[in-house]
Amino acid sequence: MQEKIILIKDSAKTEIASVGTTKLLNDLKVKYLGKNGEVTALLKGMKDIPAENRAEFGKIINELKVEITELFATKELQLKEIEMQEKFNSEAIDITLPGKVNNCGSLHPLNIVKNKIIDAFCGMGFEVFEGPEIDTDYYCFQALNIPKDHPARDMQDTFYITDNVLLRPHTSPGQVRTMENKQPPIKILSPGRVYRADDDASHSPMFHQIEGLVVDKGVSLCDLQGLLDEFVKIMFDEQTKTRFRPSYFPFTEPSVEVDVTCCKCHGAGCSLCKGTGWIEILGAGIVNKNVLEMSGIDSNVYSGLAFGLGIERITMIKYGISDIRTLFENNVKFLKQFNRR
Ligand code: FA5
Repeated sequence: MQEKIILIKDSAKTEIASVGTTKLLNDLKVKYLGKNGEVTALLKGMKDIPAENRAEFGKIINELKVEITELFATKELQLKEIEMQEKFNSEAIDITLPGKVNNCGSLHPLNIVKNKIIDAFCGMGFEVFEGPEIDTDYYCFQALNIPKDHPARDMQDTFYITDNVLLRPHTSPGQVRTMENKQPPIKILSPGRVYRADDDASHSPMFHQIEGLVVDKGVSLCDLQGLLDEFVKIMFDEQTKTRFRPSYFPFTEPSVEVDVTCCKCHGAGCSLCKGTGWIEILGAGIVNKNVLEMSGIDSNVYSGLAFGLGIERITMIKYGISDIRTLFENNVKFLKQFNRR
């Protein structure tokens, strides 16, 4: 019996010393101290020991149990410490690693500028009306005082689907459609895509315009000047000035082209404004009486002002873009510059 006790003690010591994980240590605990474990078996075997030796053996076996239990407890503490350290090491965060870039999309510069223009005019009481991109000869030309074979059609040569149906060359048909459906006071903006047989660094076959129309009693060129002056100050900055130059559009009389002081050189003259200090931004004028009458508005009672601007033109001036085609190439490096997040 004594030999057996020594054998169990030695093998328990060796096995506990060499075990590497808390899971294996637990298995070992079951092997020695469990219900059917080796130390438990010794205690159960006490009944076979002669009565006179039982007390002595009982003491030895209990000492063995206490000693092995302590060995297990010490080992368990050591292994838990090691395992905790390994867990910390494997879960450690390297704060020197570069962060993950979150690639967010952004609005296209044309949309940024379009929204800004709409905000500026809506702040002055304008409503937005969007007309169709494919329109008729009547709305694109005739109702705007440009009869068939009128030489002014050449200024806005576009793409025809049939003799009578075409891709609109400007957003001015929005004026006519509004006046046909609404009596003054009218104050609308009509934004959208337009098409022309053009293609160079400052002219694109597809581009965007915004038409503005105000019809009411006593609307004059002074109102147009005040309105556009306020607009350029919102769009560019407080220092930007406007200049009206006489021009010609069949649907306005008088007609003007509106220039602003160059936002790069502030009027001194530079490459952007070709040394003049001024940049043209839009066409405008007082609505021709014929146009009012053709759309059902009494020109003896009401007058109107109208303007039409190219969104690409304003965007190019605002951001110093020299070639209009850059706006349509969808080069991500170019577009990312406008991400203001
Ligand atoms: C017109 O289209 C008139 N409908 C504007 C107007 C409205 C005048 C109401 C009076 C009253 P114009 O052809 O000038 O006008 O074009 C207006 C603007 O569109 C120009 O100032 C220019 O900025 C822009 N634009 C014209 N053609 C192109 C093109 N091919 N590509 C890019 N922008 C263009």
